[in-house]
Amino acid sequence: MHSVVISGTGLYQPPHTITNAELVESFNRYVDLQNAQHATEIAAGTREPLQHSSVEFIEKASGIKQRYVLEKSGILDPTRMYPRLQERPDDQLSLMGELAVAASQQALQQAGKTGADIDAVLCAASNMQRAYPAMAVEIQQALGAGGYGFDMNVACSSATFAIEQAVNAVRTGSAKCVLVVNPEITSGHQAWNDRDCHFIFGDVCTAVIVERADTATAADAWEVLGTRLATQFSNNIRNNFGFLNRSEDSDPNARDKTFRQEGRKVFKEVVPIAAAHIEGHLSDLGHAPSAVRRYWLHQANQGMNQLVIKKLAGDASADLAPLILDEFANTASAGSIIAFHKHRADLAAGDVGVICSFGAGYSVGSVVLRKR
Ligand code: CO8
Repeated sequence: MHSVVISGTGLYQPPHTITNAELVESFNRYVDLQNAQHATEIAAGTREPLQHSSVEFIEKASGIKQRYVLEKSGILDPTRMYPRLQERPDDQLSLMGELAVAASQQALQQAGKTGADIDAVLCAASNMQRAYPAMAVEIQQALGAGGYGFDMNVACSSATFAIEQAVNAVRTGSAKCVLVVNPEITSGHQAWNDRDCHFIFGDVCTAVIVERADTATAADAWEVLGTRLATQFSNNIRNNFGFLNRSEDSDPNARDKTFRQEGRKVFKEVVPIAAAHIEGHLSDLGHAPSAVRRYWLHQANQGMNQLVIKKLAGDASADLAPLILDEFANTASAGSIIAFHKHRADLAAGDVGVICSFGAGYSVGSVVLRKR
């Protein structure tokens, strides 16, 4: 069995931001238009009027202040409420592929590797742009990588679940250097016209290089002490979009074909699952939660992260568990990797940290690391 390290990370950040003020202004215009259009039913009491959103609610309930998106004019158009993206011909790199290549090149550079050093590509995200060929195989070709590639989806836990597959492949010798890439185009499957969740998500792509410790040349390398995954079925976060929609003659624009959740139930149920999962994983590796120097947690909700970290360490400082969701919002599987990418340079050799994701499934994945 080989020792395994994470030797590089990359982050692709889309060019456009939407602040909460911009988002709420366009959402409220959508509400006014809808209510005017349905004024007769509303007056007759056969339809409930839609209600305005507010910046204060969003910031208090979630901690989110803005989000990055690939295209903002369509999202902010109150007669549309989703991005305007261009279909591409089959002989052009796909949009997910383009994001993935940009993030992967940064990760490769950090690791001191080229595409040719990669012998497995795992494209792990909450949604894939198409059914096949696998996005990972297109990314593999675009980077000049060898070996094999496959796609996987465990919603918000896609990145940590893929890191475990990468670690196992390198440990057992079936691969030497694996790229895990998480192109999260959440704007395409977000219900921008639902006030309960219109503020939640942002677009981004992260990449991680997982390789054998004895081939790693990067100054900044993180030994993987262990990975642990768990799932428990729940309908509280669900999206029914899928390839059988046509055969079911269902409406492709129906509300259940985009992200929906019972946010409060998710909050209450997932916090104890995540805290117990991390505690159990650390305990089996012989580490106390209070001895961990940093937690790079999933970035869905500020209050959720504070509760998880208080349960674990009794302290919820930004130094112990940095937040990036104020700037990026919830970026599904990429959130904990963005936190790791941006907040690890100050740690010293020997410091232990935990990457942990939690979300739809329910799913939870942890990766315990020690700086070399
Ligand atoms: N403006 C003003 N008021 C609002 C708004 C708004 N935008 N939205 C709701 N309200 C109102 C409600 O109507 C309610 O009013 P009332 O009390 O009169 O009924 C009141 O405010 C309180 O509403 P909530 O109970 O819904 O508010 P919460 O305090 O629970 O906050 C959150 C809502 C922020 C959604 C919170 O519950 C939360 O963050 N929960 C955790 C959710 C979570 O972590 N989900 C993970 C999902 S991500 C994932 O797993 C990946 C999925 C794949 C990616 C999909 C990409 C698109």
